[in-house]
Amino acid sequence: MEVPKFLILLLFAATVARTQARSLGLQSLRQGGSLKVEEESDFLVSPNGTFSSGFYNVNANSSCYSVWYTNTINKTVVWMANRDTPVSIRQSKLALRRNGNLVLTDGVGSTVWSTNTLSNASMEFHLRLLETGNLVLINQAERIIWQSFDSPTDTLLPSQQFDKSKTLVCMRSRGTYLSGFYNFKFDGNNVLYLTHDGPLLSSVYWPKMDTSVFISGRSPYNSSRVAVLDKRGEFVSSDNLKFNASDYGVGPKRRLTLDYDGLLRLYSLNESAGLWKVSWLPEIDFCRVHGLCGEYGICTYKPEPTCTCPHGFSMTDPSDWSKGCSPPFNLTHDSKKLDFMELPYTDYYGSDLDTYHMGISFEECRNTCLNDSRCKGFGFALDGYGQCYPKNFLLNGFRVPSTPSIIHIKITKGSLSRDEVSQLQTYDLNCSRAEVAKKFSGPQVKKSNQYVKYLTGFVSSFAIIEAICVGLTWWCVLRKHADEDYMNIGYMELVMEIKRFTYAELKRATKGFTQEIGKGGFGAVYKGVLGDGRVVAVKRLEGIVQGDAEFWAEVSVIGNINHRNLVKLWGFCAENEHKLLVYEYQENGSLDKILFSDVELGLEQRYNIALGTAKGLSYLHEECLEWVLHCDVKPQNILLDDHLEPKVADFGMSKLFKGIPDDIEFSRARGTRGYMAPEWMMNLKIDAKVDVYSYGIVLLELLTGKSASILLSPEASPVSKHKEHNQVVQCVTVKIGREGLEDVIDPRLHHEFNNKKLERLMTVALLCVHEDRNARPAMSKVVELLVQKDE
Ligand SMILES: *[C@@H]1O[C@H](CO)[C@@H](O)[C@H](O)[C@H]1NC(C)=O
Ligand SMILES: *[C@@H]1O[C@H](CO)[C@@H](O)[C@H](O)[C@H]1NC(C)=O
Ligand SMILES: *[C@@H]1O[C@H](CO)[C@@H](O)[C@H](O)[C@H]1NC(C)=O
Ligand SMILES: *[C@@H]1O[C@H](CO)[C@@H](O)[C@H](O)[C@H]1NC(C)=O
Ligand SMILES: *[C@@H]1O[C@H](CO)[C@@H](O)[C@H](O)[C@H]1NC(C)=O
Ligand SMILES: *[C@@H]1O[C@H](CO)[C@@H](O)[C@H](O)[C@H]1NC(C)=O
Ligand SMILES: *[C@@H]1O[C@H](CO)[C@@H](O)[C@H](O)[C@H]1NC(C)=O
Ligand SMILES: *[C@@H]1O[C@H](CO)[C@@H](O)[C@H](O)[C@H]1NC(C)=O
Ligand SMILES: *[C@@H]1O[C@H](CO)[C@@H](O)[C@H](O)[C@H]1NC(C)=O
Ligand SMILES: *[C@@H]1O[C@H](CO)[C@@H](O)[C@H](O)[C@H]1NC(C)=O
Ligand SMILES: CC(=O)N[C@H]1CO[C@H](CO)[C@@H](O)[C@@H]1O
Repeated sequence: MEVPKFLILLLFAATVARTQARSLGLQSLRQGGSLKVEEESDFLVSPNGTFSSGFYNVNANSSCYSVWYTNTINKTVVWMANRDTPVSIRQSKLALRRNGNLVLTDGVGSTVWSTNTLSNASMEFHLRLLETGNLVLINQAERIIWQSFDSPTDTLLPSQQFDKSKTLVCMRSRGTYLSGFYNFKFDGNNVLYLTHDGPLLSSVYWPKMDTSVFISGRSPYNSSRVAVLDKRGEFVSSDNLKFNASDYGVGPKRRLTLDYDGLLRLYSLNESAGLWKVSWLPEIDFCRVHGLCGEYGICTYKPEPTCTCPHGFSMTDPSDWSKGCSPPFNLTHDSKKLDFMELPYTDYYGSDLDTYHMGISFEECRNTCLNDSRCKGFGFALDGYGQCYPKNFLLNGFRVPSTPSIIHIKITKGSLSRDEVSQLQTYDLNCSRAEVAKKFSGPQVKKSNQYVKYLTGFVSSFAIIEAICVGLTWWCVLRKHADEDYMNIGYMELVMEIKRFTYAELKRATKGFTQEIGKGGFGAVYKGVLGDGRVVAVKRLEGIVQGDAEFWAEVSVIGNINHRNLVKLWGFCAENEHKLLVYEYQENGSLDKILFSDVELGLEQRYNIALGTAKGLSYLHEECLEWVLHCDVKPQNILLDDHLEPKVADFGMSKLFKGIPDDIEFSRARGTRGYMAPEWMMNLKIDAKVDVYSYGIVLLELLTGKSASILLSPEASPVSKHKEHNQVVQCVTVKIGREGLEDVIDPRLHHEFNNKKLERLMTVALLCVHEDRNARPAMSKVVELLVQKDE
């Protein structure tokens, strides 16, 4: 029997059509038609093939109706109809009903998604994928009835208008197409924001909320709330957010996607490779993306942003960081059973309780949190301003060296071993001081612990730990017994070799206080020449309220301190409101003037300055009759004589100001920011180790040739005035960690690079600026380390 020819033809035509469909996809879907999940050929393509639209399998069992870029590796999805309700890969289909409704049904026939477009029967519809990537339902008059561009998922395509009715929502995680917690949208303020809308709390993380929106260049005044990415790769929004793709121009295919990690990225396609490259990224500190690591979690750069848990805590859900970390205890409400665990260089952004305080001590801050059952931990800003942030939740944790704050997490006593708690001190930044210190083969410091013990014993036996720098700088062993003697002024003058000048004499010597050579917290310093030809520096003190005799007594103490590396006080003047000190004049001025200028200062000279300064301070701390804290060690207070021998100036000053209540002088008398030890910044009791710390900073300055005030946040604005905790130290240690010693050392010392003295200075500097005051060597130990001979 002959097969009818037309039948063969029909069969042939059908086969061809089938083959073509498989490779090309369909141009459109007509009313009554459907796309089935099992049929590989059931998908739409845009006229030039840039985009495809069909079922996209999101895992082994389920599928989502999607639009994707055709020529990309792994099909880059730009839109999904049912991202949160995937359908089965069996018998699901997308159907364009006769009534004009586009409906997605899953295996059992239930409707999962639809466009809700109903028409009167006389209309004819079809579904088409445009070359822009827009999936549209069009009527016979070519009018768009529905379009996917109106309901974006996580991606904005070129020419797709973004407005107030739209939100980009990220994917939950890499490869999980479910809606995540990051949103990109216009808010009520007319400004485009990135927000974290998490299960616990929501917050904006871009633009920065702790500054005005205007600082980020945005404007809240244009209420049209529209934005568009054009074909050339320029994004323009009505809130004044504008940017260009790095490969600006017509040509590359692009997409603006809010990624699962909370960052908005503009991508351009390399068509030959099918791979995307980022062509724009907002300026945003990655670890500041909120919600990244969940509750208790901490974001760290190492060097990629990574989440970690505090020691002893464990990941709540090993597959999902946004669920954070779980503590190994249940918090009790019994404050006696509570304790805190310190996380250095860490902060948790937001969730501050209403009990925020300023100007309180660390202890008070701690107690506030201890007593408040809502408080899960607290931050304390290390700037000496005593800012206390008790927190309701510990979210948005991040750890970067520039963090001005330390965090204390509330824990149940005994729930963590000593080890775990102390491990925290060695935080895992790659540039930790401990690691840096290991890089040096400098002098051994084993003995120092013993020494520290000895010193601490000595100190505490006299209750000197109680000594507070401001107002009561020193504690004097002898004075207690000899107070009356000081009042015998004639006798003291004989013994102390200290001369009393009249005001007229000093006015004459300084030519009426004309030649100012410096200005400190206590008053200006003038150069002068005494009647006998000696050159002097006359310091005119301001704000002294002590009576003449009392002042004389205090000055005598200072005048009695004699050391080669301490500026000698020759005399004083006390006439009513005139209080002046007369010092020997130092030919070469203060260290800062030479170190931070063009003057060549060789390594030997710097080493000698370091050693001399150490000897001077060591004498003050331990050998002189008075036990004196300097409290303001900095290059401005290290004078150099004509042989560049250092002489420490300005010691004992706050002694003269004692009795002044909490006013300007009080705070003026305080140490200088940038040189202040951490315990001091935390309003804790201080001891001689604050001078050791400041001395360490001076050593770092000697080595880097850079002033601590420059090393301090160069971008420091009034807003971020508390940013500078340890920044000098961090700056140096981070740099050494990342770039090596060579990049940190003053270029003027580079020919000395292999000199053992350089390494030794660095080692001592790093020891001195140790966080833990007990780990800092005493000044006498520093001298010992510096005079050690190389083997
Ligand atoms: C499709 O490609 C042709 C030739 O490359 C081009 O002329 C036309 O504009 C493209 N169409 C669309 C809709 O992009
Ligand atoms: C897929 O189906 C298999 C067998 O029915 C099941 O074991 C598996 O958990 C399913 N996977 C997903 C992701 O649903
Ligand atoms: C494509 O997907 C595979 C399997 O999921 C993955 O291993 C690969 O890295 C992906 N390629 C790209 C370029 O994303
Ligand atoms: C129904 O079709 C007629 C003619 O095409 C049109 O005038 C009318 O607006 C349509 N009604 C609806 C509800 O779309
Ligand atoms: C608001 O923004 C839109 C879009 O950028 C712009 O066309 C319009 O001129 C702006 N209106 C004002 C008042 O600036
Ligand atoms: C983008 O580049 C074009 C051409 O160079 C320029 O006219 C436009 O101002 C740029 N836009 C932005 C936001 O930089
Ligand atoms: C695209 O990728 C190919 C292969 O990886 C590479 O050789 C080419 O330079 C890339 N083109 C651009 C414009 O980046
Ligand atoms: C620390 O830095 C070194 C070199 O810079 C690198 O090889 C190492 O992997 C880093 N360690 C960590 C924990 O990041
Ligand atoms: C915390 O309390 C819950 C319920 O009371 C208990 O199941 C859990 O074991 C406790 N966890 C710890 C670490 O004690
Ligand atoms: C904490 O609470 C206890 C008892 O309720 C109270 O005695 C103590 O003064 C409180 N401490 C602070 C710092 O509020
Ligand atoms: C570096 C510096 O300024 N050195 C000077 C120190 O003082 C002597 C004596 O006045 C000068 O000769 C040096 O040039």
